[in-house]
Amino acid sequence: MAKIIDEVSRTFSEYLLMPQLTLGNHIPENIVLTTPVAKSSRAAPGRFSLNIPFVSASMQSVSGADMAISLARHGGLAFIFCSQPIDEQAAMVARVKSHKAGFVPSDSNLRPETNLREVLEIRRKTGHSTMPVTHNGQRNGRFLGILTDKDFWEFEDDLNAPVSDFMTPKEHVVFGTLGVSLHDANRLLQKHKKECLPILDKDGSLRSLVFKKDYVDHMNNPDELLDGQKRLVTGVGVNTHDYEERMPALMEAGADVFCFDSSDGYTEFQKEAALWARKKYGDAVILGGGNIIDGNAFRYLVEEGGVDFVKVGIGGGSICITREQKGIGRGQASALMAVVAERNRYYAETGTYIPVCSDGGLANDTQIIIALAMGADFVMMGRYFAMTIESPTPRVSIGGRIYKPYWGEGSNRARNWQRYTNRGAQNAGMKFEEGIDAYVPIVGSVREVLSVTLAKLKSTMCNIGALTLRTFAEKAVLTRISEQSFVESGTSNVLSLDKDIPREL
Ligand code: MZP
Repeated sequence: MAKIIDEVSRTFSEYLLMPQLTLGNHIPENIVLTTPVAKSSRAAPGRFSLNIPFVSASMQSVSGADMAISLARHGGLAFIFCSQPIDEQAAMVARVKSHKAGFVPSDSNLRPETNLREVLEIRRKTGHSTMPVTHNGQRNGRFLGILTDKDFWEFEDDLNAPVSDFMTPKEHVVFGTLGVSLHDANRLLQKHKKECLPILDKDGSLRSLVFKKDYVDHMNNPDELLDGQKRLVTGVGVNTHDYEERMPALMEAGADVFCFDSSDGYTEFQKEAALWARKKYGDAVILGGGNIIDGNAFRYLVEEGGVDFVKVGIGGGSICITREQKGIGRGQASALMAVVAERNRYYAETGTYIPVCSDGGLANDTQIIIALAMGADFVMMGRYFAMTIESPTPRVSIGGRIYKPYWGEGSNRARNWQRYTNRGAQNAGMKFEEGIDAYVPIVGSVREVLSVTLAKLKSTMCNIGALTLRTFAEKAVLTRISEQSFVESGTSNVLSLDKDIPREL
């Protein structure tokens, strides 16, 4: 007979946090939100951490290169979707990695004989207003000079004239020598009041450029997440079908964190794929497994598959109909607490800490806060980021309001059959959908939405007397709420200006 577990499946909105003692130093300015992604032990510290506990879902309508760039700049991580050809996913990774490197390889290069009309065309395509001139127009050619949009007047100068007539020649350009540190390169920019510093090797060939605006951006984004070469970091989704081709291509492109994108990760297929990756790359690969909803699956993926982190959640996603279609899943709060409890037992037994990600179903900031209090090290969100300017979908006007399309990976639109099947299964044309096609309102930029969520999270952490996420989860005391107290949590016995009284237009 089927086993029935006694506990009811619960979700985040059924809980409230009870304030604990707040001391004088428990103020938002003292809070550090750094959180691990890779496994760690007392002997071996983690290989990868986030500066804020938020990652974006591996979905077509959420995580492209723009989302990855924006999230990394704010200290989080995007998982670029894998329901696309391998070369296209790798190209997105490459775009993130080349976005900002401190030392940027030059993308727009001119020959001395290029005419101004061609320069304008390149500027229109790339948006670049500063272009180095090399003898052969290649990024590593012999450096001859530099042309910026201040050097010529588009509507006054002869557009058929060559670049060599307008560029600042090498003898008047301030440049750095290969090997100079980024700090010293920035000091050269400051000292000579320049916007761009070409870096040349001993033979006078161009190697890279350093921009003042990158320095300014960096100072404005203190949480920015960079790799060892000062490039922005990005995560990627992978599946259990083509990982032997996809993972090497993504590694080559510079992906930092890998995660299986699967609706049910408690499978031998995922274990084998994880073992393959570990054998091939050792600790150089940071690999997440999932999705799972209980302690048995945690043990399986961690002990048998050797994954770095696990992702929790089946059927809770805002666009997900898996529970209705197939009858599998678990309330997200119950699933998270079961996996966190097993993780904590595993840590006590082995001394190895496995980060847990709560994925999907977070309907508002409060639920994000409760998930972190319940022990998630970070949360993955689709809808939340689909609503931002940086998501890869076009704006659509519906009834006078602006929306963006947001669709599930299990919808007919995404046709990500690899997420719902395992190696060996053929694309049988998706006999049924597990996700829907929807719209979400635009709420602003990633920076804008994160600033509100982070302010609320820090404020709650102060109520609990916690300055780190680890302490937050250790100190958190949660109370279950009745339907009546849920009603009480909203406004009561007043007419709300927003909800009840129509405002005059
Ligand atoms: P949400 O943040 O929009 O509530 O949920 C996003 C999560 O839903 C994703 O990270 C993924 O785990 C899951 N997902 C994506 N597509 C589907 C689907 O089509 C889905 N069913 O469940």
